[in-house]
Amino acid sequence: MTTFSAISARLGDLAIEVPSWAYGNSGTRFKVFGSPGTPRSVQEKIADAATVHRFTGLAPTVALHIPWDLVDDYAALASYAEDQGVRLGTINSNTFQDDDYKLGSLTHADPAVRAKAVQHNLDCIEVMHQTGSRDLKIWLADGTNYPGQGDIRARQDWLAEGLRTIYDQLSDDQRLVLEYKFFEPAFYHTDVPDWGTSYAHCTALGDRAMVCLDTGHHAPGTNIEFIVAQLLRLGRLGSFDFNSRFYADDDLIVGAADPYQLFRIMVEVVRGGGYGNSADGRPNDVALMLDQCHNIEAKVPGQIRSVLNVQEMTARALLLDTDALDKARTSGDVLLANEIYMDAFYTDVRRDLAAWREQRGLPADPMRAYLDSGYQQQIEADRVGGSQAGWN
Ligand code: LRH
Ligand code: MN
Ligand code: MN
Repeated sequence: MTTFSAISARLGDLAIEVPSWAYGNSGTRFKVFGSPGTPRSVQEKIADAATVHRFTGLAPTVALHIPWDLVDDYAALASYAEDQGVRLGTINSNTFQDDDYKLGSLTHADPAVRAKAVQHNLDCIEVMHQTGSRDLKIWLADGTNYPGQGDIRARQDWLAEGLRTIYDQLSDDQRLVLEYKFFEPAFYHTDVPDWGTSYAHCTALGDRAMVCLDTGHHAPGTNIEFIVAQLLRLGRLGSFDFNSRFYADDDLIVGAADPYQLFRIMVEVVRGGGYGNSADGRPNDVALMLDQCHNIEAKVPGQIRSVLNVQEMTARALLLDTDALDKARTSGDVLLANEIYMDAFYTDVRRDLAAWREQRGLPADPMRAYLDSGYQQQIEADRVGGSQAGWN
């Protein structure tokens, strides 16, 4: 069994990107419950994200969603973020909230609507130039509800055309990350429903087009770690949107529904070279992001819980004794291989992680430290009339 001290240095490589929209009010289509202390501005969302980083040391970047996070001056926003101790990360485009997009965006039958959706993504690239962001993340709500409603083949061609125009505007150090989702809001067909469709478009575009895997976007029972392994093998896993689900796209706290699945995913990320810094010290290509909403729980501690869950399962994945596992596999010892795998999963790393944090000047128990810090009471007193995430 690998010891905790053997993985201690590698744990320092963990960096998780938090979504700005996790700090806004969100809900279901039945009700959005307002939470006291909700940010009233993009700056306040960033301040909350920076708080998560301050207490955990795990969340150095925050993703923006445009136009939910609209400001006049993105360069100024980037320096505001740096003053708070974090950086701006992925820019998410949004072509799902205008009436024009009712029947699609990049796949709409009307060229004028397609052009509008392309232009929005080009505007997002402009934002990226100012924020210094590497990734443009595209998720499309495009799809149809009834057989016959759309030409599903032509829509693929329009999609390819639109993505090409967008991709060609990226600079050499920027990437396009295409997220898939099997259903919702469309219920019959979706234009980017699965990793294969995303992968096909990415390979057609070029080396800097990558797949985004949102853990909530698969049919129940899907073996997500297999997709992780395959995309890493193909060099096309760009990023994760981590969250948990029980039923559909629940956007619950990552690791809350199925910590074992999170462990299995992290094992494949580590195995496939997607974790930590590359040999030349540059951060790895796979962005570990969260995409979740806190509908009923407090948002800042919700995000703290999330990043801690990822840290715990990453530690357990790093503890996997891969040499022993290789031997057991090679000798065909099915039960021993499974035992070695489960040993790593069942290892309780919480005490070791508490000591690890203290050695680095972080609170041993970030959740408790946050609750005792007075930050929550302060934002509840200061902020009145906080904003919605934009989702509902
Ligand atoms: C779509 C999605 C996508 C959006 C986010 C708000 O379900 O996962 O990543 O940008 O939710
Ligand atoms: Mn997502
Ligand atoms: Mn989603």
